[in-house]
Amino acid sequence: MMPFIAHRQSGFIPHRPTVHQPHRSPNPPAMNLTRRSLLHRGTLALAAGSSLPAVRAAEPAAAVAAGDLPLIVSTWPFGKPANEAALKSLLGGGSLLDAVEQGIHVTESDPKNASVGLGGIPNAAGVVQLDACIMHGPGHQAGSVAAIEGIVHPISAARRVMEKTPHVMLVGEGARLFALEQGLASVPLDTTAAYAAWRKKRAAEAEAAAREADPEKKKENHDTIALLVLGTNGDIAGGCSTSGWGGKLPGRVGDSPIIGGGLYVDNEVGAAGATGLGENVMRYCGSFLVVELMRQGLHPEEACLEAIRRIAKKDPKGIDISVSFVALDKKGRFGAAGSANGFQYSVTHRGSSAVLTAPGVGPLDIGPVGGNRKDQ
Ligand code: SD4
Repeated sequence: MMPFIAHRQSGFIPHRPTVHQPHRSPNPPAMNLTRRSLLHRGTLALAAGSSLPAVRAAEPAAAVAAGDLPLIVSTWPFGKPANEAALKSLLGGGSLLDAVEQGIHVTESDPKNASVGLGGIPNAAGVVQLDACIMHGPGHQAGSVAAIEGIVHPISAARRVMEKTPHVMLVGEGARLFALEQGLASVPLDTTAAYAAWRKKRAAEAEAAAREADPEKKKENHDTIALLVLGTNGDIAGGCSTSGWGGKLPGRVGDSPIIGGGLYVDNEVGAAGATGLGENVMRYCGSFLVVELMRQGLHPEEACLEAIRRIAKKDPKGIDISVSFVALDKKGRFGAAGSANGFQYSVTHRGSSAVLTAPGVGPLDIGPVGGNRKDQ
């Protein structure tokens, strides 16, 4: 049990974290199919829940057949359990937005993740300020919160902004008070002994997990979750959540809560999400750009690559911009790309869940601390 105190409107109650059951595929995946034969079929059928070796990026033909929908695509290997929670929600009758929310909750609650949720890296003042947004293709609805403090699930706050207010974005203390008013779980902002102890434990757990995975890794080796869902009926939704750039100036807002920056959904075309140095995404309306390139007919992977090339061409830093995108389109095609080589993303659909490695525009490689921390 996570040892922090959750605050609901009515008072302080112990927070019960979601119990994440191991994902059970609704259709047991065929274990002996080769990747080549799967791609030939237009699917990626790797065993859900298994520890999967990363495989090379999907060829631009990567797509799922209509019968394999829903399709969920997200950033980084830690997106895989989030995808699986999203799939479980959909198969249990949840809506697209429920799937986005439930999926991202997994990452926001993960004590090992040092870059999403309240376990994220604090800003320069030692405070964790979180950014999140959500979009619903039907009706082109959007909600967002930025620089919000003390709220356990910023993605839920973003969804409430979309559904319960006439606004798109709330920031700072206004966003926090709104989330509390909506009854969302929170932690107190003061450094009570319990909160301080919880923060210390979370930081130690994250560091230990990173060391276990790779002794060379720093604890700041994780990044934003952007999660995109294509439903069986062709509707699309997406969400994005992050603690942002570690050590950022207090009040700094990144790309992740910016509609068109860290996330964009167009129900007629597809969706895209970003991870990386937000300043290098938001100046170019990065996710919007990827969706617009898909509208022009590019495969999602090509659209991600082309958006990065365009940014790199304009940017004084050239390709050294630490930006990665994931995308899917209305036809069930998906892809991703990074400014550096080695960006990994997660793809899940009926009976299948996998971590893939995206092509990089290169020639840089994502280093041991992840693609998006190298400038910090
Ligand atoms: C930000 N884009 O706040 C986020 C952080 C991130 O990889 O994605 N890091 O700039």
